[in-house]
Amino acid sequence: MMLKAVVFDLDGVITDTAHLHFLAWRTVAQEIGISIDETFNEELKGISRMDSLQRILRYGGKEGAFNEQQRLALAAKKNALYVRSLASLTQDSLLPGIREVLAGIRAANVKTGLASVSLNAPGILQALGIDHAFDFCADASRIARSKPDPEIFLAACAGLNVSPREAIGIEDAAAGIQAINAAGMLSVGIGPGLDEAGIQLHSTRELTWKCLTDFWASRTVLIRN
Ligand code: B16
Ligand code: MG
Repeated sequence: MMLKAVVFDLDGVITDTAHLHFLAWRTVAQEIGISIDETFNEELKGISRMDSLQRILRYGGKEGAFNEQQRLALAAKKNALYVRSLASLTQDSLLPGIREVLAGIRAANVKTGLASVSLNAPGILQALGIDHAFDFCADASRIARSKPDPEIFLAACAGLNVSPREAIGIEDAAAGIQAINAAGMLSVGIGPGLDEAGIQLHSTRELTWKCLTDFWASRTVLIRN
């Protein structure tokens, strides 16, 4: 089977906006008497905005303290802070090796997709100057279930018109790796603690086109056996 597509997560794979998400959530959480740290923030990676808020409220023991309207207002406040901080993003904010691997995939005539649950993804791609680098970006606003549900990766494969079995997914979050695996794709994990990934890389520096093709070929051998 030929490799037909590579589907990327955004935050933590293409650029590192996790810290900006954290700073915005920390401010909002502080205002309602909840203190969060970077360790807890790990649990919010790849989790949608409203689900992230739910996790913060649960963490602070305030799950039932706010009605729907108040929760929406808290999420809107966080997003306003986050969007303001995105002004610091430039073309230099691409993680190392990403520009090169995108070019390598394109040169090999393999399709590229995006599976980010961020509603800000289109603006972020534009700020990074890579909005034309993807053949299809799954629309997070049409996704009903957060990662680890495979929905967003399945939507990306459908939009690219490839079977999940012909595609590799790349993620930095445990929930994202579970989503890729559940979609029936091959998974590449960036960073520590992603034991369920088909292959784990220390950083995007190691994410080369050769690394992807070697990984794909090794998997084909495994299937033949
Ligand atoms: P927004 P990804 C995710 O991006 C982030 O990892 C997660 O922390 C964030 O809550 C989520 O996007 C939603 O982002 O509030 O901008 O819609 O990793 O799926 O690219
Ligand atoms: Mg991510």
